Amino acid sequence: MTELILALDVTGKKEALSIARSCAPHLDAIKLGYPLILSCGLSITREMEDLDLPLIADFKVADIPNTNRLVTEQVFDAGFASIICHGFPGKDSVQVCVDTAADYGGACFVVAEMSHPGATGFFHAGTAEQIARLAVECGADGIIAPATRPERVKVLRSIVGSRKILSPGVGAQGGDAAAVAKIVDGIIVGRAIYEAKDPQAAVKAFSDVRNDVKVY
Ligand code: NUP
Repeated sequence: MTELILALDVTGKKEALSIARSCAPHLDAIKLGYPLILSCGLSITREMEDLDLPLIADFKVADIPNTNRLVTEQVFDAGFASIICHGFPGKDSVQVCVDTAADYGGACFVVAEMSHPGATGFFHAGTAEQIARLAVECGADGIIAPATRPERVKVLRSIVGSRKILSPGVGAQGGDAAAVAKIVDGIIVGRAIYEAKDPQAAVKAFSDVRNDVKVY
């Protein structure tokens, strides 16, 4: 099974809750990031409790270890199940996110390679592979890898093995759900669902991936 994760990047609380509610039966998790949290506050997690879905905090945490720990504690105190951090700040910064998440019984995912066109400037030439190796070394639960580049996902899969790969970039960024669903553990979809005329119909259309058998 491949998980279907909604990236809920709307900025209105009513809209966010209404989309989350209508899509929830077809989802495995909801990812919240700066757009929604900065507009509505961390407490929106409490208003999503009744959906009974794990919430992923996409703050791409990227600071010194002490600050990373403080941020990670806030995230899990707010009720999130997982956190996403960046790998480039180095081993100690990533390790503290992984360990703090584990202390709360939560998960930590490390961004190995981003999905947008400009990401190749920094993440190629060995950097993504290095970050994927770091994620494994730190005991992270998995990595974030680009649905826009399935061939890169395969390379990173060879490094992380059975650790989870969550993959954004499907739909609005051009990634094809079917092409990546078989090689990742979860696809992350934002605009193609929440900007659709009928988000529930859109999420249903993506939910086929949940029946995919993985081939790695
Ligand atoms: O490399 C990444 N690419 C990416 O799009 C890492 C991410 N975390 N994301 C996030 O996934 C992005 O911030 C957004 O929340 C979501 C993709 O949204 P969309 O392009 O499907 O609208």
